[in-house]
Amino acid sequence: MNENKTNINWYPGHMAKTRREISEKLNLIDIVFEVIDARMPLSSKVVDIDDLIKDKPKVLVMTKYDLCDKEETNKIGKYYEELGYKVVYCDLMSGNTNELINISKNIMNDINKDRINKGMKERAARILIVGAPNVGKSTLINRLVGKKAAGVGNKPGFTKNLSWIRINKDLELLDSPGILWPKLENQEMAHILASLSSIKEEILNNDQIASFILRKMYELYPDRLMERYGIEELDEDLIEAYDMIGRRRGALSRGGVTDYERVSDIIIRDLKNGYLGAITLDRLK
Ligand SMILES: Nc1nc2c(ncn2[C@@H]2O[C@H](COP(=O)(O)OP(=O)(O)O)[C@@H](O)[C@H]2O)c(=O)[nH]1
Ligand SMILES: [Mg+2]
Repeated sequence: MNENKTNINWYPGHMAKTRREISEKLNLIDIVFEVIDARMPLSSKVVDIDDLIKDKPKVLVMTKYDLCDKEETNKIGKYYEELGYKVVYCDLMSGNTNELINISKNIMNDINKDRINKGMKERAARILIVGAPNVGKSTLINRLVGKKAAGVGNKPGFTKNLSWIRINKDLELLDSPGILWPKLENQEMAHILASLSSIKEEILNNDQIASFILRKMYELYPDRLMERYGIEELDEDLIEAYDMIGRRRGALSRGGVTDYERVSDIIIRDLKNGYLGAITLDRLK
């Protein structure tokens, strides 16, 4: 497979624009929900986000908790808590957002006490959601609002016309999330992001992503490869592994030759859809 040593070096042009927009709107915001994917709590974090949102109260929202390896993700969650973050784990498919709402109310209570002391009126908290593509920002907005407000799966970008949606009498939400890109300074992290579809397909092709997934799964969860594909060991160039998956999953061309492209697609889909089990691809050093 032609995965090899691609150097990922990617900085989308519209990133600078989003960052500017966020800093312009920052004075209207009381609380920032920083969304990261619980399956990659290190790789999906926008490292320099604190430069951007300064000292605004922040909550680290770990989405897709239902899909992650909770033991590993909790370790990283603890690490973030030790750094001073408030961390909330969310399953946005079947869980609720009560904890997030309660934390936000508490933060706003303090802000309102301050306002009253300064002779100002109490008001509802204004929340901004930020994070990398595909981590679940729109889903979170819809969950919080309780109806379909934000497009899920598409990438609307930041709003031009600011509008607030009411969660309840104490909380309001900026209707469109700020999309930021994690820095791809680390090749390993860039591959993890690509594996869980947070960066564009143009950066890495499917063969590169699927090869990375096989090797990573072999390193972290070798039993899953055995269960799903009958793979006990990985060969150097992955040809045998691809052949095994091809046979097992019927991804063969005419003449019984493995259809390598289809096998790559299968591997990527299996990981994303949870068929390789609950996984967390990041580890603390
Ligand atoms: N299983 C699961 N899927 C989620 C969760 N949150 C989001 N998703 C899925 O992740 C994908 C991307 O979500 P979306 O809200 O569009 O991400 P955005 O790009 O950050 O706005 C969608 O297919 C969602 O259904 C979660 O907590 N659990
Ligand atoms: Mg979205």
